[in-house]
Amino acid sequence: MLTRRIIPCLDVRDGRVVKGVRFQGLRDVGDPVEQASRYEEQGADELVILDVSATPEGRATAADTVAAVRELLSIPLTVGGGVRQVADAERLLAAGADKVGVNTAAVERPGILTELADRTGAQCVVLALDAARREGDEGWEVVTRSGAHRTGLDAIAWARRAEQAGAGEILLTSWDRDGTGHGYDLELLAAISSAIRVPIIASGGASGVDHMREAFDAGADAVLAASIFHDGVMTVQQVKAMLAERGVEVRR
Ligand code: 0VR
Repeated sequence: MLTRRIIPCLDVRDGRVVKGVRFQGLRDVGDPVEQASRYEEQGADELVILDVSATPEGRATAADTVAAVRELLSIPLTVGGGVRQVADAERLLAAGADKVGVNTAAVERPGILTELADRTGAQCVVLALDAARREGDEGWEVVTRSGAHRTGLDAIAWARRAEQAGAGEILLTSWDRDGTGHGYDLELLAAISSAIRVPIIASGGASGVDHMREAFDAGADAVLAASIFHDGVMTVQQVKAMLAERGVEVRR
């Protein structure tokens, strides 16, 4: 059994860490380099930086943020947000990212996943899949552009297609649960994990250790969280100690 990974997420806009609910109402919650350093000291297994800037200037800052974080970080770093083409991904990898997350660009052109995997290896290619429960219907649809666009695409079919196209890992964010503290969308997790074989990082909604344990039981290989860590509710080492007590295999 591989050890389960605990991954803090820094949503970054214009060089500052921000946090909202369902990607809205973003409030400033600190400096990315300070937060990255703190999470590594606390025992984080990996870190995700998600660039949620809306402007080209903001995206340029993101590469600077990646380089500054890379200076001090020795755990794996995944960077997503604003990757529109292979060149954007290569720029982030050159700035120090180990893996790159792609959402909107992959939905619009799945071939980008194959091109990226051919150049960097599938292990660097993370499909960021934001899923929202269909209104008044069963199942989940893919949302893009920070939740602004409901694509109508079935989330499970898209996860399968992205895996075949070359994605080496899936960062599965529940739009409904993001920032709510109501727990991960466990049905979404179970549905996707029975449909694909690559590792799944659960994202969106965590506010306690039980939420994380449930996510592992539902099929997640790793759990990502932002609010719970940024708000100082718990440290990564506290989360790991409590998960270990509940029999979850974590790196100590
Ligand atoms: P919580 O642990 O519930 O705070 O959320 C973890 C994770 O879902 C978020 O950090 C991140 O995926 C939210 N994503 C996006 C965004 C946040 C702001 C703007 C856009 C996006 O497009 O994913």
